[in-house]
This record gives sequence, C-alpha cells and structure tokens, in this order.
Amino acid sequence: MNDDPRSVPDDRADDRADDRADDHADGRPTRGGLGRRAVMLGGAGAIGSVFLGTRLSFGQPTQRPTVVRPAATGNVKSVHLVGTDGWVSMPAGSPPDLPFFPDSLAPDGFDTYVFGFRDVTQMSTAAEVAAVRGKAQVSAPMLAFDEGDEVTITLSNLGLLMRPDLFDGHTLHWHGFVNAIPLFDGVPELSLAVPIGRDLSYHYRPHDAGTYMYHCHFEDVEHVQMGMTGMVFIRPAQNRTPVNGDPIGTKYAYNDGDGSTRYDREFAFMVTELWSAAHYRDAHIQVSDWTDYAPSFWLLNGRGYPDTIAPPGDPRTTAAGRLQYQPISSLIRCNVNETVLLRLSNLGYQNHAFTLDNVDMQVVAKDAALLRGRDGTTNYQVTNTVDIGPGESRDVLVTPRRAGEYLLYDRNYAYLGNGGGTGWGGMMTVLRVGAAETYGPQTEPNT
Ligand SMILES: [Cu+2]
Repeated sequence: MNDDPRSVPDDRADDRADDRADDHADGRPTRGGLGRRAVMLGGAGAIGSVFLGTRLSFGQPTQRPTVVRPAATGNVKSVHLVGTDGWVSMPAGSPPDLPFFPDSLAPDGFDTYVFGFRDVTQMSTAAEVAAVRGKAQVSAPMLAFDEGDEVTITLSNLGLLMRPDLFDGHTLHWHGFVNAIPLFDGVPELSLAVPIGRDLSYHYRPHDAGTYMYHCHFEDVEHVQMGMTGMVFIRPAQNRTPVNGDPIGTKYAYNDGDGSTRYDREFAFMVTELWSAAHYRDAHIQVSDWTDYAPSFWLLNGRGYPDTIAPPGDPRTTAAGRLQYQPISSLIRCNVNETVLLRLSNLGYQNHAFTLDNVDMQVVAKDAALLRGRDGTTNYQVTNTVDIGPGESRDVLVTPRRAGEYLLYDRNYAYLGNGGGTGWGGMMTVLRVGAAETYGPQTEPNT
C-alpha cells in the first residue's frame, strides 16, 4: 500500500453518503455517485443505464492511442493504473444477438459491458482518479519500458460501477516476466490482490528485452475475457549502443549483436476474442459456464475490423465518440522499404494464424526470446503465416518493397466477421505503405 496522494481513498464513506442520497423522496440518486442501494433496490437496469449515460458524456479522455507516458526520474519510471468496469462498442452494423448483444443496459453509443484498466498517471488528485470508475478501456493501456529501468506500476481498484454486489479484487500479472517475486506476480491464490478502494505498487526491474503482455489474474478466466488485458514491451539496451555502424537513435527489437532486428516503426497488437453472452451475463448479475466459450467478436487492440483501421485522432476515438474507450489503433503505416516491427500477443482463448498478403513476414522472436541458439545459430523464420497460441507472443519484421495497401488477417475465415454478420470484420487490419517520405519518423508505437 502506498502513501501517494493520488491513491484512492477507502470508498466506504462514499457508500454511506450514496445511501443517504438514495433516500431522496423519489428514490433516485441526487449526487454524482451511483448508490449501491439504488442499484439493489431500484434494479440495476433503469438507474444504471440512465446514470451511466449522463456520466460518460462529460468524461475527460486521457487515454492515449499509444504507450503510456510514465512519470520518470532518470531510469525510475512509474505508472498508475486503475481497475474498473465500463462500456465499449463493437463495429457498426454487427447484427443483434438478443438478449446478449447489444446489451440493453448499455449507454447510447455503446453495446458491450467490460472490465478493464485505465491509465491515470497524469492525474493529480484522488477525486480525478475516482471519477474514472465505470470508464475502463479495452485493450488496456499499452506499457513500454527500457531494459534497466526501475519500474513501479501502482494499481488502484475502483470497484465495478454496474456490479456493486461484487467485491472482486484486481491484480497485475506481467505475463512472461521471468523473475517476479510472488508478491508482485499478481496471482492472488499465491500472494495478494488489490481490494476495492485500495492500491498496491508492483515493482519490476526488467532485464530481458521483448514483447510481453499483462492481465488481471483475479478470477482470471472471467477478468481476462472481460477485457483486463494489455501489451507491455521492453526495449533493449542495444538501443543505447547501436551496433553495425548504425547511427544513434536506431531501434532494435532485441539485443541481437548484429543489427538484424533493426526496425523503423513498431505496431503492437493485443489479440483477443469477445464472447457477448458472457459480457451480458456479467452486466445482468448472471454467471457463465466458461466451457461453453463461443466468441462472437475477434479483436485487435479491442477493436474488430473496420474499427481496427481508425487511425489515432479519428473522431470516433475522441471524447464523444463510440471508440473513446478503445483508443489504440491497429492501422499500420510506413514508407516503402522501411522495416516494421509487429509485436503480437495473444490473450484470447483460441489459436490464431496471421497472414499478410504479398509481404513476407520474418519471425525473429517467440515469447520474448530471440530465435537464436546458444551456439549463435540464428533461427529466424520467413513465412506467410504466423501462428500464435493463447499466452504467447511473436515479434515479426516486415519490409514492404512496393507502396500500396496490404491486409493482415487471421487465416481462419470464421474469425473475419462481426457477431455472425455478413461482410468482412473481426481480426483484420491494413498495412498502408506510402511512397518514400510519405510519413515522418515514428515517435510512438501504433502511430
Ligand atoms: Cu480484475
């Protein structure tokens, strides 16, 4: 637990205040909080949706379409995340699948209930942080650090606005981090979780460059499916001491020693599926039998095609837009002959096989490990299909030699639709290759 002034106060006092407010003559809340008794007595449906609809409209979007900006002092970097619930939007035109989709409780512009994280690193008061309750984003804020950093990630649990009957904790599990001590590994059965109204700072010292992922490990099948998944990657020390005569500022995926993982631009993809029925049941106080898992949407960074190709700054992603809680773009842009690093992490429950039409893909690492033997033998694979299982990551280099648009998509056509509708959707995005110098140097991933 920490003394950070931004940490979240115990919300029991708020609940009592909410309860008093709920005693208003007409039984409706009179202040800016959804009273627990209002939900329990009045029914989550009507009050929850009316209230949430108003609250969402004045939200100050702080979600970045790219990596979180940590508070940094030298190599000490700190990030503050919260865990809560919220609402997101699947692609327009997805057919109804009643009663599950669209969810009847969803505020205007949204259709799917989620749990998720939000980045509140730049917020300065506890009130600002607490106001993020009920405004989770999917996928989770993207995190990037440098090898050798001292990393602190503070997680605050804001509770679930729609499910005040639940007292679920949240945790942060950095999947693939080799030497986390149990206290900071986020597996609640082996250590601890963050209860509602509390916060915990996780400490890491990343020594191994590569592409990882993070997720909540509390009731993990449910919380992972509900949206508490995100990318985290570590940039190699070699970026500070370029090899091969490369100039300062050259970027590499790994400490390869020979410059073979050099890239010009990077794009990261959180690969997940979304089962509408389970999300509906969580909003409507019902339970799911997870052995019935039957996803209805296939997502890259929380979006299905064509939402995947909405670029950063797209009107749909700004304050009033339906993608405001899915801020991370999956559109890939580069100039001809540039090398693009694709960081893929799968925290869905299905295997996926990605193909990129007409451009060779070179897999240089699997599960944050460079494909190089102890004897120095390089085992990079040039392929037209990259397989990636649940919990796995891949680092893939592509160097398109001709301008144009190329599709990156899952080869399983069943995963290229939205909710069983007609037309293309799902796990697909576009590699847009411009003529030389169409795009200026990339300053941040996924932009
Ligand atoms: Cu959780």
